[in-house]
Amino acid sequence: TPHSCLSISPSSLSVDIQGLQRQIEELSSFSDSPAPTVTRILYSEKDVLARRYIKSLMAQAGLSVREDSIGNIFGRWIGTEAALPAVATGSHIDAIPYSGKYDGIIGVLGAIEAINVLKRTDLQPKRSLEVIMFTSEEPTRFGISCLGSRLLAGSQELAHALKQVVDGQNITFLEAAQFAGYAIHQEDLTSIFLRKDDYFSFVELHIEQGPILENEGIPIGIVTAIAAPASITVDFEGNGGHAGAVLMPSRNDAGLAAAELALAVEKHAMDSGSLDTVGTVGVLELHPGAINSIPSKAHIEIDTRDIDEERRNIVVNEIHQSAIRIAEKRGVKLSKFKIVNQDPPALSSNQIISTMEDAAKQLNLSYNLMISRAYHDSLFMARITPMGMIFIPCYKGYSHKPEEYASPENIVNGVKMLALTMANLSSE
Ligand code: HGY
Ligand code: MN
Ligand code: MN
Ligand code: MN
Repeated sequence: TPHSCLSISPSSLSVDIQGLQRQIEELSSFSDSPAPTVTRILYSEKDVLARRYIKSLMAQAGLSVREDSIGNIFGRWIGTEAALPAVATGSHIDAIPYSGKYDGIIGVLGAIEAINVLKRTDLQPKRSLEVIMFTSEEPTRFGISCLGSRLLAGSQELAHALKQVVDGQNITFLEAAQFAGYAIHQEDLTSIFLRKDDYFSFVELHIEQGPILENEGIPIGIVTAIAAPASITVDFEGNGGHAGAVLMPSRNDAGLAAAELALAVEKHAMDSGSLDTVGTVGVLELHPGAINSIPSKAHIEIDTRDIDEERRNIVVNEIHQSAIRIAEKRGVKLSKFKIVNQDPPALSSNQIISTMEDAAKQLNLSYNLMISRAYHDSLFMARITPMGMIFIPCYKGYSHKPEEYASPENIVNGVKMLALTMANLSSE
């Protein structure tokens, strides 16, 4: 007989971890780089294969599956009170170049398995439970992070930007989406906005992507806040010229301007007065890229974050001042300084935090209340629904590289936490 979720006994939760590990391996095979690395870029052929695989797993779990016009995928277990706002969970399956098998994946495959875990009990959820696979959480192809969740959360600015943004091969977002089979037109972009009351709550399961839980031997992290990310693209232009013939005093080397700015990014982050401020230059491209040609163009992409938004914004401004100063000093042109995104942090819902704390106690799992220094789709879902995140430890905190790893026991704990949290939320 169906019963209220609160009486689910933790011992009735059984995770098919062998099956889940097979799925993780299978999904990692849809990659544009050789194992053990994973590269899966938005709307690529491998991304389309991976999407098809996720939809098949959702269907096998008995979920009703739908996709929106940019490929956010929704798998819903209809609850007994289907008209009520649902409890949602989910994450992403796109993978930055040469990365690992677990970032995002745990929150999609693990979420589908959490549904299967609950279906193995006699639970009939009151509120529907929905698994969301967000299109493109990583900024790799179009430089826009959390593209799917940012749009679902109602970003007019993004809906506008997507009409003209192009990737490194000058392919537009709309063309790329159509290549992947999404019959998308410009007016569709705002039609996918979710409403504030579409969901009762959103919970994401994710690897920590840091070493704290593993170092402290604590199996579960309950996220209290997600740090505020910003990204900036900068172009410098100089005269370039022959590496042998142009003497040093008469050079205006765009590459050295970029190098000096990269060091300035590090300095501003280090001098912010807090360890919570980080700054990274992960992309630095020189044109023409020949050993004996002085770079006439340099393109750099800067990622800076902080849990304190004000402090993060000060660093963004300092980076801007440094770019202007360096360009003047070196006689190069600062042809672009574009803040691509400058997002506020997100706070987790206290109600969801305490629901998670109850679940951890029911499962007899110790937990850490902690901030997420990585951003996630939860950062944007928090704009339209109460949000919470569950972390599991990952090997040495490694992420965004092929050594990324989460052990079966940690994955089992995370899936049980997610299942119990969703079951409890759906009965609210
Ligand atoms: O960069 C991030 O924080 C996320 O892992 N994409
Ligand atoms: Mn029962
Ligand atoms: Mn990532
Ligand atoms: Mn991620």
